[in-house]
Amino acid sequence: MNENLRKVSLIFLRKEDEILLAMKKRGFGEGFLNGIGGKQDPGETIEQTAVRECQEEIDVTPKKLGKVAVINFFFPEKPEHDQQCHVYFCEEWDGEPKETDEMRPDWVKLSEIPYEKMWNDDIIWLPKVLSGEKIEADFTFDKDDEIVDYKVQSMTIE
Ligand code: 6OG
Repeated sequence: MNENLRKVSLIFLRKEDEILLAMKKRGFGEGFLNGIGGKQDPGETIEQTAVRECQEEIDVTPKKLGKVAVINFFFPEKPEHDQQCHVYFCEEWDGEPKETDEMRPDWVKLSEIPYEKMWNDDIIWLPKVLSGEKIEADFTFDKDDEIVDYKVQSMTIE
């Protein structure tokens, strides 16, 4: 586990055969479909970050989170974007997903996930966690956000 990387959260709400993806309307990853999340604030645990970001971005309060992945993203050409992403699935929450200034959420069938509209690492690791595997991974990107190197392994911690 790399303790020096800035931590960010990422939650995927799940119900039956669907997953909640949201179009990021601004900031890092703008235009991509993704789960819900963002940067850890000082004094927060990463689970508290995950809950707060979900409240802020789609007005939903997760009641129970299950960690499914820890992924280190490295951008040697833009090190300010280096981050350690803690990924959770959530099947119990309060509220209904709403569009906000940050995100436009939509339920998507698991068999129809539009990977071409997502970060290009997602097609490598998301199917694994959707099939029940817990993973740790590293991805390194070039200046055009293309993957130049990656490693995915089963989670050994937590
Ligand atoms: P803010 O900068 O908006 O948080 N994120 C990524 N998610 C995926 N699936 N792939 C990536 O590949 C990602 N890089 C970052 C983490 C950014 C949000 O975007 C996620 C956060 O939830 C590079 O605070």
